[in-house]
Amino acid sequence: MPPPERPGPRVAVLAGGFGAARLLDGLVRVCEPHAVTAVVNCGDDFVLHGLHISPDLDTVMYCLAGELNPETGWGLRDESWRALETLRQLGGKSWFGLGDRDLGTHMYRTQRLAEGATLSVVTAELSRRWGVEVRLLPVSDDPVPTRVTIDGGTGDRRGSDGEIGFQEYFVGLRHAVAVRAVRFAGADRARPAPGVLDAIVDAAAVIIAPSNPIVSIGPMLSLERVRRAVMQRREETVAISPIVAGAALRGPAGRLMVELGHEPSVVGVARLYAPVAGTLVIDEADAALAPAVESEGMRCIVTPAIMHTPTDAAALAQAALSAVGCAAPSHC
Ligand code: FO1
Repeated sequence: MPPPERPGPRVAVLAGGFGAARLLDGLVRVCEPHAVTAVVNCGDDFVLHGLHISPDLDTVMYCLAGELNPETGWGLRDESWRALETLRQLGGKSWFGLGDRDLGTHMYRTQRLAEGATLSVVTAELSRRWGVEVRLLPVSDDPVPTRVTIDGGTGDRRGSDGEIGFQEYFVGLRHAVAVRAVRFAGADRARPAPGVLDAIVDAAAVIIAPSNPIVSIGPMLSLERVRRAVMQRREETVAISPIVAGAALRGPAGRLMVELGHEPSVVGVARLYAPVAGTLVIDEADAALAPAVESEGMRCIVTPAIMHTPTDAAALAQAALSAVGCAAPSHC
């Protein structure tokens, strides 16, 4: 179905994986989906078995299609694992869980990229086929792989530069090793994908999803032109803290913040986001820290920020929109 003529106020969301996917699932309950653009992290992308895998794009796409695996929070629901089982029996690399259904997406993407299509074109094709109405844009069509420097002890995994790829850290080592540094290779050369800068500049509201600020949002803001576009919209930009009561809701964000010298709290999140976002949404559990967040130069909104249900996610999305003057879509 073609998008409506007047899709309503435009909203841009900087998105990582699971937390962003849930937020977007809530946002489309309070906003016209065609008016939403999700700019998605590609620092997690990697090639395995010759297949180009884009975990965050797929997590967001599957969630908006109603197909996300509810047990894992990644991959497809009603999944089977026969290919992976065969690979394991053959002694192949089976540390990364590619389900049989999910493999079809990676095969399609890999084939289209080999034919010369860009990642943003392939993403649009896949989204259309999964019936996703939100516009999904990879932050860049150029690679920006996240590289992680870890402590010694797993020397066989590290390259000559002492680094490993993000998925080797996150899945291969179950993010259970100390991280010394993170960098986004190629960020100085990578160009924002077509539509990314316009989506940010034209949006009535820019939402930074409750994703890992270092390894999900960080790769996107490491593109100078993306960072500058968001800074230009600082007053309309609202970040949602992924840290609640001093810990990440999911994944290694809290631990990574400590290891890289940041305070693992909403105040630490505010210090990271203050240059780009005017407002930070924090959970009620952190209400006492609201003045400290404001001391960092951000307005602070306290609201339930844990998304147990799609209704919670819709309320959080509405609170984020309201925080930047979009009390209801018609007001944006
Ligand atoms: N995460 C895991 O913890 N283990 C896996 O085996 C795994 C496989 C996987 C396959 C496809 C995909 O799109 C995502 C997958 N993820 C897996 C999630 C992914 O590694 C991370 O959640 C993101 O990269 C962090 O946002």
